[in-house]
Amino acid sequence: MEIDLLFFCLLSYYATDVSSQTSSTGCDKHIVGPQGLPGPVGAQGVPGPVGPQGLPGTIGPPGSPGSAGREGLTGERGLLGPRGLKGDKGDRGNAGVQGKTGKAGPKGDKGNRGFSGLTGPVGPKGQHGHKGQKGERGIQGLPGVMPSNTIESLQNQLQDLQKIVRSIFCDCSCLHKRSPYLSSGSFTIAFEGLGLIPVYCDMETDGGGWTVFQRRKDGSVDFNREWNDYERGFGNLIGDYWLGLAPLHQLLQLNGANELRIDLKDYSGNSAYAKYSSVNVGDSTSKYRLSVSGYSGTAGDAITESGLSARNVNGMKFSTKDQDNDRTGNHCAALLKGGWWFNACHRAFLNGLYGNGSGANRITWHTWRKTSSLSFSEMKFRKRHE
Ligand SMILES: [Ca+2]
Repeated sequence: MEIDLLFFCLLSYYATDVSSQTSSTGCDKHIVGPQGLPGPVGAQGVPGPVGPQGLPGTIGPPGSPGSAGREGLTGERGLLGPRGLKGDKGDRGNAGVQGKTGKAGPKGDKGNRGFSGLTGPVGPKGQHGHKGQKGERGIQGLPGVMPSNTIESLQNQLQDLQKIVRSIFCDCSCLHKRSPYLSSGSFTIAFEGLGLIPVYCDMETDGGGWTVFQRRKDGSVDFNREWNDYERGFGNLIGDYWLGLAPLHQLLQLNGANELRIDLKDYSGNSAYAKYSSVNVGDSTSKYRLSVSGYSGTAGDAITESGLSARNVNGMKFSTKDQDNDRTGNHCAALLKGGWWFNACHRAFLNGLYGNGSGANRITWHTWRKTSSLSFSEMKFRKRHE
């Protein structure tokens, strides 16, 4: 009701203002007449002047920090900067650990042969040499051809050839006499009934010309063997060695008269020897009986004068572990494990067990080292020159 009235008063006001300035501005109660026609539209008003600029507002609160942006792209490499100043000299470093010894390098190529040396000055004139020994008698010539080619003439020629063969082949003493400057070593000799036999010749000791028939030096060969081995021989010519009873007998027979030498060493490095001016070894039917005499030397005569006759081995037959030819109810070769000229049983035994020790089964020579074993023995013979 109040709003309708206000609207009515305002409308009346404007109508009065336009039609008559003299109309009352109050809203008096009037009698409502008939509604007038609307007035013409007034001209559009001119815009008012611009108002003064307002005062700036107060500064607002700081905003919250934004979230991290994405990683940027890698930039291009910059230009090389100017060279810096030379720095101070650094401290000396600690010594390094020594490296392991390297492997030997490959073998180098063989160098070229050097130049020949200059010829030296002529030496002083040598002394006149001694007159040489008279040579041996030459080999007998072959007989002339028989006028008739009969069986008898052929037999005669064969006998002559056999004599020649026997005179050609000889043992070490024979070789030494023919060629006094031969060195010690292995030689092959041959003669009737035995064929070719390799032997070792000692061409230095006591004038040389010795045929070695027994050696012990390193224990590399077993000497506890049967009869057949001791009869034929075994071992190594330049090591532990046994020539053989059969060839020993025949070589001694070939020479006629022989002398024997036995060289010995103990485990302290001492040496001694025994020498007999006569030695012989019988044939197989005598069981290769040993006979020696005429002792000289530094080791003592343990073969014929051992101090106990039942232990002397001179004149004894040879025995092995399979042939008991000794002078006891026992079997010395089987008990002592080696072949030898046993009596009951011995005071010299050079085919015993090898190695440092003591006992009757060792390599022993009582008159020098009693039952202590020896490290070396060598038995050898040569033709005795009357
Ligand atoms: Ca016996």
